[in-house]
Amino acid sequence: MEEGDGQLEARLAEGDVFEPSESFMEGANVSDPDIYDEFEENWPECWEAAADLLEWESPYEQVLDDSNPPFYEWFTEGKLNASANCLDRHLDDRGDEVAIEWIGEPVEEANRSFTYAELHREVNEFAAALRELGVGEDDIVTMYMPMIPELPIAMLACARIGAPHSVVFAGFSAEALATRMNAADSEYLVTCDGYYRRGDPLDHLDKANEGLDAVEHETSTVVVDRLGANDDDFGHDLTDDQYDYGALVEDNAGAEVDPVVRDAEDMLFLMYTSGTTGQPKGVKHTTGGYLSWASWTSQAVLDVKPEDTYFCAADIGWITGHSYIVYGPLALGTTTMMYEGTPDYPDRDRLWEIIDEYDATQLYTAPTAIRAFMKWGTTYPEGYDLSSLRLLGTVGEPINPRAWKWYYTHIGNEECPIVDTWWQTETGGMMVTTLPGIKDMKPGAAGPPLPGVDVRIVDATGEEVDAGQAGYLTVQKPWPGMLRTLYRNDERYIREYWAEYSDTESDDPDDWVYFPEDGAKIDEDGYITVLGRVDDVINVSGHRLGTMEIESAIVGVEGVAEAAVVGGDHDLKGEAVYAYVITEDGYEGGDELRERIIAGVEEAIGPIARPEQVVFTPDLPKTRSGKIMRRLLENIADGDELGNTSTLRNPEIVEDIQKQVQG
Ligand code: 6R9
Repeated sequence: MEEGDGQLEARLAEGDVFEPSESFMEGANVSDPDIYDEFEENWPECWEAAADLLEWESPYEQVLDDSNPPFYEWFTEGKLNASANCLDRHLDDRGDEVAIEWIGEPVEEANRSFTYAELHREVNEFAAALRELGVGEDDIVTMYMPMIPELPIAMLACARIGAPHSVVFAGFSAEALATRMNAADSEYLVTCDGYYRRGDPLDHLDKANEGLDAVEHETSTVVVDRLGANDDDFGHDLTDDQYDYGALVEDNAGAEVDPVVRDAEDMLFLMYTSGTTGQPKGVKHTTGGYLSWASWTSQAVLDVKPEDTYFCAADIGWITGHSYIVYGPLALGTTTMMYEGTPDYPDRDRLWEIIDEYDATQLYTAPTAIRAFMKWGTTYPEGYDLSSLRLLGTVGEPINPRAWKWYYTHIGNEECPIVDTWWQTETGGMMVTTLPGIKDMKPGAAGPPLPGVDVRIVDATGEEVDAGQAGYLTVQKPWPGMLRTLYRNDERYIREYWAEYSDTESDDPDDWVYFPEDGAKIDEDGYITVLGRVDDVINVSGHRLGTMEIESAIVGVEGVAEAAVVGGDHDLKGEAVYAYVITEDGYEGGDELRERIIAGVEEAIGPIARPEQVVFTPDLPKTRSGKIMRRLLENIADGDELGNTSTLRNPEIVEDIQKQVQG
């Protein structure tokens, strides 16, 4: 018999604690509890442990140069190449072992494995092709591709020639692609003709071309022929500045490209992410610091070993895929899996079938997926042998204890530890989570900060809060995987991440505090529960979306006068987009306009930003100074108590809106 939901939630709320199993602890990569004290005493030199996981062309001189905060430098003067670290150094021992296990659509037909030797060859050939196109060191190459092997191949090829990549999630719109290429002055794009979704071919090049039309400078584009010349082909003709990937690679068959020696602080990639204002932020990550952080956390937290078949079900278009499908796992020489499809196609057992078939050893995914699995029911995983799994992980949003327990019981068979990992695009890798071979787990709490990571929960004045009190999550010391700046915008870097809690006039690193814009609380044991964003960013299915970006898409729709967007609670997605819209005079707030608004958002950002509800209202609740009371709109979306509305300029509007939302 299963415990009733209410009972279980109550028991977990009382602070249930789960110990990692003996068998896991015995084999864990990191198992000595002294690591926490040792790293604290030996900071920042403790991070030599991360740098030691890499192969350096020439050694670094200083672990941390903090002479110019918050522009920290790590492993200064060290030289290395990320592609050599992910490929070349494994060739002798692991050349014939599988590096990437790709499971593509259509099911069964499209699977490919790449051994390290094969991946090395593909990367070299494409690196040579990129050079031939004129890509030089430090040129930014944009990638707009779904989960196909050419994506990591292109990333590693760029890393090999010292050209930073900027990957744009394939689900993003043409407009989002153009914004990012323009912002980075990126003259090169790697994309594909199309791909499959639930068995159906989807035109991708059409969208890429539309984006390219809005790029302000000359570009060269490489197009992967993903669909092949069959009925599914959309019959695109390549233009003069577009090159066929297959032909380029064939021309460079057998080519070898010496890895370009990069400085530890040289940019490895840019990743655009949503922020408070409409303009996406170009987060800059470096070769030495980022790669060592992705590797160390993969080893210590995900317990990755070379002989593993490790499965992260994220998309490489997000930071999780960068760090934990591509760079971390490949730097450690393991087998990393890449799944192109969705978890419910052809049926809702797809992930379990894959894990069973490939004997996957870890599964790292988002709580939103786990909530969907839970809703679909236990019969789907029950039909499969999941005993190859040794560890489970979650990322992207808070996990509610009930989903945690379901994952633990039905997927992990109560034997696999779960790591609930808090981090961000900006942190490069994990920051707050248990070390699975050492620490007990508390469902709902991510855990203590990693060793050597100085996270504290503070109040608005920067004082640490007491256990149990809500406050703001801050990072008080730099770490190797941190972003170095926002691309070409040092001033915004300081304003967005440091200004809140730092003395920005000071050159003493102790006066500088990183603020990730998350709320959190901490318990007596130092376990941190992340409460969610405190800025205008919402988290839909683990994806970060800026409310301002969505609002500006909506006001761009004909007939809309004003819009306010907030995140409301959602059973599966965590949060969903709620849009409150005032129509222009002469326009009706009905289904027709609602559909155009939804289309406008999909066009500007992508389907992930699609509003769950569009509420038409004659006015928005505003303070006397004219600021929209978003908090109130959030409460309405969540169906929460509203409290005092008397300070509003227009309190009568609230009831109106509430009626519409709650029907
Ligand atoms: C890796 C990634 C970052 C934001 C972050 C926070 C939320 C991530 C979380 C979590 C609670 C966790 N977040 N992991 N909240 N528990 N384990 O997701 O990066 O897309 O930049 O999002 O996601 O709000 O600030 P990114």
